[in-house]
Amino acid sequence: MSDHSAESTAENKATVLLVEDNEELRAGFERLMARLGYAVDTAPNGVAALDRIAHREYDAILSDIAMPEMDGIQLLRKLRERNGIIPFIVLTGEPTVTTAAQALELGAFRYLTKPLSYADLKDTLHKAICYHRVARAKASAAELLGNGMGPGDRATLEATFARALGSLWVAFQPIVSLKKKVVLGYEALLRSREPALPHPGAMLEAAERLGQLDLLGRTIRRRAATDMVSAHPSALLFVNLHVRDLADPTLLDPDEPLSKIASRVVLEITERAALDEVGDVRVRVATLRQMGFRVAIDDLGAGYSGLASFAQLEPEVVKLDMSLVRDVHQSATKQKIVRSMARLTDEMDLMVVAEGVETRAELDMLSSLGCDIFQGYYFAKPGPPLPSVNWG
Ligand code: G
Ligand code: MN
Repeated sequence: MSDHSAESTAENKATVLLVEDNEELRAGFERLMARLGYAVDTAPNGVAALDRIAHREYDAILSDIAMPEMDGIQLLRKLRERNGIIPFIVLTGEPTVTTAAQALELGAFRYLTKPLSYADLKDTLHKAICYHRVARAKASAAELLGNGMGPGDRATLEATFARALGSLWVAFQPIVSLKKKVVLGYEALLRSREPALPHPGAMLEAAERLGQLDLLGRTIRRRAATDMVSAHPSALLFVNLHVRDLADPTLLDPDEPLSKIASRVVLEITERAALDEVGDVRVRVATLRQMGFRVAIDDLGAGYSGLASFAQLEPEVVKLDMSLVRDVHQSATKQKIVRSMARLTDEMDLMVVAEGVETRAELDMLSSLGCDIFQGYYFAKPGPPLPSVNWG
């Protein structure tokens, strides 16, 4: 590839839409991008940009924030509702924490500040366009192989997912110590009012198919932290992480609402997924610990990975999967596993939580096997308001 035409071939020039209200800057950037080998269209605000986008397919959008009629954030929001994959680069002369957070939450590719060097412009556009081409290639491969979505399906799923995200709420379920008769904390559980994505598993799957797991994870974490801060001043907050959330930089951002209450947060990482999807798990987890977070292995007993996750995460908390809890009083094998887990975690000084306790019989058996900390419908169903506990 020649230096001047990073993504262009004679018949196939990558096309960039530049959205900028300042005429001088617009002309300047247009010239720079043309020099980089791109075909450039321009628009002076979000409304004009939407009109251009309706008539032509772009490989990337570079947009200012402060503009008359429709600003860059509003434009990004509109596009998010329709097309998930055009890379959107924000370029602002007045960076603020709020617009940066909004832009990233809406899935902006980069948040850049003016003045922008030629090298940074070149590098960012190059990455954005490569990323877009990979995303498009993946979409056509999936279509070809028949296990993906056609463009119609995709648009429908995007719209459904956007509605689910818009109506997302967080339910809280108590985690209790039976001996002490206290609520130690609450697990935050994802819920939405979108009927087409009725349970959290369906929402996570949609997010994964649309490449929007990061966005979903950030939204839940922010909501869970904010709701918990206003509902309870001190209880622990248990938050589920998808393995891939470990790679999301916002998790390490000290300005995030969850980071601000890190010392009362337990991050639950499921046994069900393979940790090796993410590089440097140990380093990332060590950083989270330095910030004050604790780590739980979730769904222990349901996974395949044996002790690998233990060694990598060195958790402070272990949550026994409800498949071990269900009818534990009727299964000698389950009793044996739970007893040895309770003994081991006691030796390692870990907190063990038995999840999904539904009946008195299960509870009595678990207690006799050495468990004291429980979560499940027997004590309380998830709610808001923060549910009160039935102590039996
Ligand atoms: O994978 P994780 O442990 O995060 O899943 C928790 C899920 O289990 C939540 O969706 C919650 O509503 C559900 N749950 C909580 N308590 C019980 C219970 O006692 N029985 C059953 N069947 N489900 C439960
Ligand atoms: Mn959990």
